[in-house]
Order: sequence, then C-alpha cells, then structure tokens
Amino acid sequence: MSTCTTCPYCGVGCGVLAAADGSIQGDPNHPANQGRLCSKGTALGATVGLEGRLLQPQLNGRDVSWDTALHVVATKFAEAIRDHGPDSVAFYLSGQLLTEDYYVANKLIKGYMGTANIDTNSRLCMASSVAGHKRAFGSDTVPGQYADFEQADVVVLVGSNTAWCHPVLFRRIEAAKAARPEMKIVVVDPRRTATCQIADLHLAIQSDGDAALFNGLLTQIKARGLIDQAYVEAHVNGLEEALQAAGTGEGCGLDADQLAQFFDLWCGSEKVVTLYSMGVNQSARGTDKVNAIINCHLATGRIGRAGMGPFSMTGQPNAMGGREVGGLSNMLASHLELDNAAHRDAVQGFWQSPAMPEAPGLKAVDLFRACHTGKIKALWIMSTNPVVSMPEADFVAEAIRAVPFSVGSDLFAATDTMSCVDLVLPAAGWGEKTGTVTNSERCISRQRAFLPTPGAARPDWAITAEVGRRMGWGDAFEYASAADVFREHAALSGVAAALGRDFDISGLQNISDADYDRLEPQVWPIPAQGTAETRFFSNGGFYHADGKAKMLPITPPVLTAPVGDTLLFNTARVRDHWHTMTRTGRAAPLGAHMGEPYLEVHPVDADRFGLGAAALVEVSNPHGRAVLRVLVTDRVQAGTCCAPMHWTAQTAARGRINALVTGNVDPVSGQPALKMAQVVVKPYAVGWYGFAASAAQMQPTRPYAAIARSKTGWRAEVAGHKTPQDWEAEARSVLNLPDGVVSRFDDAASGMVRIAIYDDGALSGAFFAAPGPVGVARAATVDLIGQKVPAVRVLAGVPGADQPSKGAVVCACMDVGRHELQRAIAGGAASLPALMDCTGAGTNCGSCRPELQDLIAKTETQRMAAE
Ligand SMILES: Nc1nc2c(c(=O)[nH]1)N[C@H]1C(S)=C(S)[C@@H](COP(=O)(O)OP(=O)(O)OC[C@H]3O[C@@H](n4cnc5c(=O)[nH]c(N)nc54)[C@H](O)[C@@H]3O)O[C@H]1N2
Ligand SMILES: Nc1nc2c(c(=O)[nH]1)N[C@H]1C(S)=C(S)[C@@H](COP(=O)(O)OP(=O)(O)OC[C@H]3O[C@@H](n4cnc5c(=O)[nH]c(N)nc54)[C@H](O)[C@@H]3O)O[C@H]1N2
Ligand code: SF4
Ligand SMILES: [Mo]
Repeated sequence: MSTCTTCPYCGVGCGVLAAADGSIQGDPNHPANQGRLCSKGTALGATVGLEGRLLQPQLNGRDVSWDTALHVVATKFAEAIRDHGPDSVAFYLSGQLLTEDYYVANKLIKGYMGTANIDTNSRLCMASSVAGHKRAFGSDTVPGQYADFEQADVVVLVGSNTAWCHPVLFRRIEAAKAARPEMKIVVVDPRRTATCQIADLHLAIQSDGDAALFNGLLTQIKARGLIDQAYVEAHVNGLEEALQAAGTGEGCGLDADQLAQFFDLWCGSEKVVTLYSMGVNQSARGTDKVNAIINCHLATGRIGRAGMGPFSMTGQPNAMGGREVGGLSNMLASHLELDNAAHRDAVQGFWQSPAMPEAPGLKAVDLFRACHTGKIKALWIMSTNPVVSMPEADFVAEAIRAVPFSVGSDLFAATDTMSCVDLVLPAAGWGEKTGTVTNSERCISRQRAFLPTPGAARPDWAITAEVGRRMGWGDAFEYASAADVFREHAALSGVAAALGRDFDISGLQNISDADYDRLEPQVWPIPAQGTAETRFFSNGGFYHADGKAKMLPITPPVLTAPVGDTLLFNTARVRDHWHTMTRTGRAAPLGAHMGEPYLEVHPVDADRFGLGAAALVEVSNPHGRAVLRVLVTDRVQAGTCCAPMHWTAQTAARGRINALVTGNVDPVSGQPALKMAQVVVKPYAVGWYGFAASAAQMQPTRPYAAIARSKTGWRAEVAGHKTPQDWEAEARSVLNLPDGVVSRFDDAASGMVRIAIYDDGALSGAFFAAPGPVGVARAATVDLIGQKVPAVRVLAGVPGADQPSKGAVVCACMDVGRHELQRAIAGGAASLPALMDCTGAGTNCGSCRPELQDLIAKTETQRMAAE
C-alpha cells in the first residue's frame, strides 16, 4: 500500500507515492508533476534506511534521555534570556522544515522568548527575491503558476540550471516546447549548463551582468512602444525614474548582436515568463537584479495572466512555507510586517503572547558573527548544515563552537555542523513525520508518514513545543498534533488577510483531523469566504498602501573582473545530489553521476596555471582552501571557475568549498554573494593518485580523498604525497579492510600498483594507484565487489572482452554509462528516442536527457570532423 506524500527535495514539490518497502513512484494526480519524478525523487527509497541515524539525544557525545535533553535546552535558553536579555539567544532554521515545525519555532522565539533572532538558510537562498517582491509589490507574492511555463511563447531562465535543479519543471517546459516548437527558450547564465540543451539562445553574460541586461531591456520596451500605458497608469508607480536609470544593456558581457536577439525575443511575444533563481538571488546586488526583472514585467503589464510573469523559483521543498510563517528575522507570521506596529499587535494579540520584538533580528551572516563575538549565549540549529552551506564556513564552525550552549536537531549526528554543537536532538525525517509544505507556485501539499519513527526521534514541531511548555508557556504550546498547529497557522492567516495581506488560508482554519489527513494539494489564497484567483496582479491589487506596484530605478553594479592571477569563483549544484548530501549521499545510484568534488576551469586558464586534465588543484584565498579535481571545460568562461557546493568533511578531505566564499551580502536583503568569490588556483602536487572500491565504509582521510556510496559498498578517489613504502598496508588502510587475502600486480611500465583483497573467496576490495591520475574502469570494478572473480580479471583494471567498459554513469536510474552510450550512438542510435530505446537511458526520470543529447551532438561533431 502506498502513501501519498511530497518529495522532500526541491521547490517543484512533486507528489510521491511511497511504500514502507521503499518503493517510490510519482503521483499521477499531483498538479506539480503529474506522475513524473527526477533522479533524486526516484532514489528516495534508498535514502530512508537507518544507517547512521541519530536515535537518541546526545549531550557532548553521550546518549541522554529526552527528559534530560529538553530540560537542558529549556534551562540554558531561560538562563541566557534572564542573564543577557532575549537578544542573546538565536535560532537558525531551514526551508526543509515543515510549515508546522516552522510555525511553532517562530512563535516560540518571537512571541515568547521575545527576540527576532531567528533566521534560516532561506537567507542564503531567496531572501533577495523576498526583498525584491516586497519592494515591487508591497508583499512577498509569487504572482504566477507552473502552467504559465507551458502557456508562454518565450521562457527566460535567468541564473537557473533548471535541468538539474528543478528537473520536473524542466521536463514540463521541454514537453511544452516539443508540442509547440515555436516556443522559445532563453538561458541567461555565465556557464553553459545542461539547461542550455533546450535553449534557442544562451546568453553567457558576465557574473552579475543581469541588472544591466534587464535595464537595457526596459529601455527597449520603451523604445518599441511596448509600455502598457493603461496598466501602468492604473497600477504602477516609478516608471519614469526606472526608465531614467535604465541603460542600453552594454556592460553585461554580451555583444550587440546577442542583446538584439534577446530584446527581439522578449519584446516580440506578449506571453513571456522570466524565471530566476540562485544566479540572481545569491549576489551582493541580488535584490536589484530581481527588481530589474520585475520592472520589465510591470512596464508591459505582463504579470498575473496566463503564460506571463516574473517567477522566482524556490529551492527548498518548503521555502515558501517558511515565508508564510515569517521564519526570517525581518518578517512576522502570515506575511505581516515586523516593522508595522499594527501588525505586531495583531500577531501578539492572536498568540496572546508576553513579548513581541520591535526590531528585526540578526540575518544569517551577522547571526554567526554574533556567535563568534560571544553575543549569542544559546543557539539552536534545526534542519540545516551551516558549517557547509554558509559562506566563510570555517569561521562559522568556530562561531558555533564559541557559543556557550548550542543545540542541533538533525537526522544524523555525523554532519559537519552536528559535530560542533553541544547537544544533538534526533529529529523524525521524511516519511516519518507529517505536515505540510508549499511549493514555488504556492501549492500546499501534505507530507505524510509511511514509516515508523526510529528510536527516540520526534518531529521538530513536537520538540520545540515541548521546550515552550518547559519554559513555562504551557497553554500556548499545547498542540496535540500537526493538524492542531496547522489550524492555528491558518486562523492567523485570516487575521493577516483582514489587515489586507495576500497570504490567506483561513478557509482551512477549521479543518478536521480527518480532512487534514485527506488534504489535496491546493494553491493559496484559500479564503474563508468565496474563492480567489490563483494568479495575482493581472488587475493590479498590489500591497503597497496605495494599491499600486513600484518600479525601481536600478543602477547596475560595476562588474567584478578577476585581478592578476585570481579567478572568479562561481558555485553551483549537481544533478543527483542534494546540498550537503546527508541523504542523497546514501543512495548508490546518486553517487555514480558525479563521484567527487570538482572545479570547472576553462582550457585557457588550465594552460595558464599548468592544470593537467583530471589532476588535482588547490583553490585558495585568505578565507580558506579546498582541494578539488580539475575538469577542464569551455562550459565556463576564461577568468572564471565553478565548483559544486555539496562536499563535506564527511565525504571529502578538502571539498568544503564554502571555506572560500566571502560573507559579502546584498545591502537590502542580507543575502550573501555565494556565486562570487575570488580564488587562486594552482596544481596540487601529489606523489600518487588512486581509486578504491570496497565493501567496507572508507573514510576521507588522505590529503585528497572523496568517498561515495556504490551499489556494492563504497568507492573512493584518493591521492597522497609520499609514495608509501608498504603499498599493501596503504591499500588496506584506504579500503578499511584490515583482514583478507591480498593479490597484487605491479605494472612496471605504467608504475601502477594494483591490489585486490579477498574475503572467503569473494572480492572485498580493489585498489589502484599510480604516479598520475589512474585510468581504470571504475564502474566495472565497483560491480565486481562481493563477487568470486579471479584476481587477474580484477587487476586488469579494465573489463574483460565479454564485458566492455560502461564508462562513468550518465543515467542514474537505469545505470547506463558514457561508453555504453557512445557505442550505441556509433551503432546508429543517433537520436534521443533511438538512444533511449536502445540503452534504456533516460527512460525513467529523464533527468539525463540533456546529457544524452550532448553526447549525441558531440559524437556527431566528431564524425563530421573525421569525414
Ligand atoms: N540537484 C539539485 N537540485 C536542487 C538542489 C540541490 O542541491 N541539488 N537544491 C535546491 C535549492 S535549495 C535551490 S536554491 C535550487 C537552486 O537552483 P539553481 O539556482 O538552478 O542552482 P545553482 O546551480 O546554484 O545556480 C544556478 C546558476 O546560476 C549561475 N550563475 C552564477 N552567477 C550568475 C550571475 O551573475 N548571473 C546569472 N544569470 N547566473 C549566474 C550559475 O552558473 C548556475 O548555473 O536548486 C534546488 N534543487
Ligand atoms: N557556495 C554556495 N553555498 C550555498 C549555496 C550555493 O549555491 N553556493 N546554496 C545555498 C542554498 S540556496 C541553500 S538552500 C543552502 C542549503 O544548505 P543546508 O540547509 O545547510 O543543506 P542540507 O544538506 O539540505 O541540510 C539539511 C540538514 O537537515 C537535516 N534534515 C533533513 N530532514 C530533517 C528534518 O526533518 N528535521 C531536522 N531537524 N533535520 C533534517 C539533514 O540531515 C541535513 O543535515 O545552501 C546554501 N549554500
Ligand atoms: S523535481 Fe525531483 S527533487 Fe524536485 S520535487 Fe520533483 S522529484 Fe523531488
Ligand atoms: Mo536554496
């Protein structure tokens, strides 16, 4: 029997049918995905096992009872408030909490502890969108719907690798374009990403060139007579000022021809959707970028109607829910304003609470700085891993350790952050807890439990509520269930709606437990009386005092150019991993696509700095350093480089790239410029490189090491400085296999050492080392672990004639490798449908289709070059 729930990863918010045996399917009835799932969603079943789960509270590394743990939290927070005032305590939360969890935590700290020192990883994610929405609309409202992407004639994707980060939405856009080939897709990204595979136009702008680009577009809109005079007159302020500030688009790194193509497309169709994501938000001028985009939609009245509008794509499953409960330090619940006395009174009255902060609290970067200086005496981190995901990550680790009392709630004790806190609380995770999330199109969906809660784990809302009760606020935190919390949240939204706010789900305030259990996905607003449009602003109705929207004059920033030997350091995500990999890192299929932390470097810079293909590179600046594998590619521009954010101290020796990222923030939103550091790169000299596959769990302990789950155990890329005297001991140590019988083969010609370890006749580990990057068939070697295979076959390092090498895995769902695909293309499967048909690749979730197309194109180019 399957349970109908929602995927816990990205903001697309796909419906999932999940069963206790781990089987997972897309929910055909969910409006977001209509049955589709991406590779991460498909592999959810492989992530819910109990391995490594935290099952009991741990105080300074020792198991304690809940009674002790909760007593300690309540006492430490109460003491800090008593001795140092409310602003000496802080919460750092996450867009991965459910709305109910988020609501209770926000109520506890703002209404009862009396401080607004609650911020969340959403500060790193879409704080600039929130600020941009508020400046333009007077409220944090996403006007449109996913269907707009299908109905649009032009879809512009700005700073978004939709193909990898919002794959199911990408699938929908791809399908719409297949049905209506005249639909145009534009990608605005300094990198050529997988998303460009469906683009009619890729604009490789310079980092932070977006404001200049959209300013230029605004000037064109005016020049071409496309200002919607009637709409602007009735509903928009600030047009003239915005036009005066707008330039020509020059200075964003594009040539006149590219600019003209873009202006023609955007101006040429009324139905334009401009989606934007982290390439826009994570910038020291992110809020200005957001408003430069919104300006163009307001000026043309292309907003809130089918197939048009600006669209901020949220990252996390409940980023929107977090905004609804007001989880950021400068927000109040239900889209009410912290700096508005009437709003504060309304919330305090509703909560009947003893306190209500009048000033905004500390935003993430400042919050951890205050931890470092000793201002924060008690800190609670919930459902996020800031030692990996915050800028200045090494400083953040120190800052957490500096707080006299810190507590963390997570599913796992072994995370980079949980190892810095004093008390770790076991939270119930996806599949075990129950509540609601809101996706990017304002659709509220249920997450439902289908697994028993392991050990002593508890849902986050229940933990926080119990702390509230123990701090003496019994009545306010006496919730019997998640449904109870939801009803209160819905009722408060009615209060907000009465004050003229956009967020209104008061229609659900009296929902029964049974109806809450059955709740179908629903887009808000859901008012108590009548019905509401699902889109906002087609007919004005903005939330500034005069009911009008505001266009802002935007001055584009002077673009940062790399100085001397530095490169601009961009950061991004990979297709199959989720953030700090605490969950996706457990699923073998997801570790096969990108097995180690890497740095994309342009060939010109690789030459300039002497970086050989697949060698290791040291990336450094005054904040920190990282050691990564070089990926030489012209996908990035010369003078820039790019690394994914996912690797941690648990999975790599020095892959935590946020050690290098500065805490520069946008002045309006406080969001850090996570895509803009400056680094020096140089070859990382090592004496040897190795690859290892083991049945045992390996540790990332060598000077360079990256471990990943494999379908037969673990795999690792390693490197060391000094050539070991005793290779056998080295191999046993890397493989974590102290016992077993060793077979060894040294290839004098290549200098490669090959060691196989057998346990009871079956292969338990294989280790290959050489003076340069090792060329072994990795996937084939991984496949042999656990099998009774002759050592000659293992140590050959290449598959036997009967088993040609499959190459690096491209399709995670169907386990199809690059070489297999190349052979199939060479054999005639030279179109996407033929290749899918012939190899099975791309036939499940479809997330790899852009890469399949890329391979087809490359093979075709090679064939033409050869002819
Ligand atoms: N596979 C996967 N999917 C995810 C996540 C994940 O961890 N893994 N995380 C989720 C979350 S929380 C989020 S926030 C989203 C993020 O989703 P995206 O925003 O799509 O993700 P990123 O890869 O971080 O950044 C997108 C692009 O911004 C580009 N960029 C950098 N600087 C600039 C610039 O100045 N201008 C422009 N126009 N582009 C720039 C980068 O080159 C990059 O390709 O993904 C969500 N989905
Ligand atoms: N350089 C760079 N840095 C970035 C970004 C970037 O693009 N570049 N992106 C930023 C963005 S957009 C984001 S959203 C952040 C994400 O960064 P984080 O939020 O730090 O990353 P996660 O790995 O998602 O952390 C979630 C944690 O919560 C735990 N967890 C999972 N479910 C539950 C639960 O139900 N309850 C509790 N209590 N814990 C749970 C997980 O095990 C994990 O440890 O990273 C930011 N950092
Ligand atoms: S697109 Fe993938 S990660 Fe995002 S919600 Fe859907 S299945 Fe989950
Ligand atoms: Mo995010």
